[in-house]
Amino acid sequence: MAIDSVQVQDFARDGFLLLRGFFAPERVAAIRRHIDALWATRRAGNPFVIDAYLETPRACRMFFREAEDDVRHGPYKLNDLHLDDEVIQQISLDAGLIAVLGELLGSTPIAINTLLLEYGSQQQAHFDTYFMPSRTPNMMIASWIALEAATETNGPLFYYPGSHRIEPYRFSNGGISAIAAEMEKADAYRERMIARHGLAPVTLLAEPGDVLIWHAQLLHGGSPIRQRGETRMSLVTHYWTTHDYPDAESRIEIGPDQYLLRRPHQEAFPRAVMRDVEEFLRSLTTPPAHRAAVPPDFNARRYLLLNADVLAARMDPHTHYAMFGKREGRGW
Ligand SMILES: O=C(O)CCC(=O)C(=O)O
Ligand SMILES: [Fe+2]
Repeated sequence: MAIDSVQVQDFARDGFLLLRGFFAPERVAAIRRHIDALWATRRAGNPFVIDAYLETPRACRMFFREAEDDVRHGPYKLNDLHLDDEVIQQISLDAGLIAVLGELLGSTPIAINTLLLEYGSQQQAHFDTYFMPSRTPNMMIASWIALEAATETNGPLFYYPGSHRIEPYRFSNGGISAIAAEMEKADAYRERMIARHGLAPVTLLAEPGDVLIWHAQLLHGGSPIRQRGETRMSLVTHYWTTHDYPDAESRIEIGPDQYLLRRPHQEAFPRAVMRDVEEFLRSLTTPPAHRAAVPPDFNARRYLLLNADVLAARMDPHTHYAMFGKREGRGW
């Protein structure tokens, strides 16, 4: 047993398990040096994608290789290092960690994504199933590894013990994945349920090497950073299970019981193209009738990013889609 029966019961009751000092300080220090090296050597050919300038109007997703040094001076999210980086694979799928997760899930975990956050997420309270529900309900789990101390002021994680027992909110299509336009209702439901169950948030003050494991339905988020410039580096990994991905084609085995989901990196576009699109969009004066000719959720920005010929020809994306793109099955 990687954990004892009391810990299994605690997890079932509380929706989380805190493992203090799970990773040795030396291991954490090595990971931090590795992150520094990743920043220092990012260049042509690097496959990673970063969400940059978070919490500012400049927030955008870009290739890590194109990020200037400045990006590291404020909140960012370095996505899916585990897909191509052995050091991150080895810690996200650490044999000891996987054994614990496997016992809690009753199945073998598969890493589906990783987020390296140097300033925490400062993300409001949410259920991860809003963004990545598993095929079989609750066959998902997350690990959070402190790579730096988490204090009251550097944007610590918070979570609501017992919140995993709240019946998930059903969006208008019957599912539990978030629908942006319906979040106000989902948030109101969440607040009602917190009150009904008498739940209260706990702030996680942590030391490097501490690990928090949370249930698919545990309500959690990142507090705002109160002391400007302070960092709180952590690595989050979300996992589904081999139960839902029994076929060898959908997963990659990097070692005994160490699986990751086979999938591409997040979608990103070259910065020169993004700038070009922004400039063109600012100059656009689409007549209302042409806007009405495309679906209400048509994304003109993405249409231009995906369709280089439309951008090059400086065609109005709405008009182009209505006249040609729709028939040609073009993406947006
Ligand atoms: O570390 C954090 O601030 C929370 C990140 C988070 O909510 C997640 O990755 O699911
Ligand atoms: Fe989350």
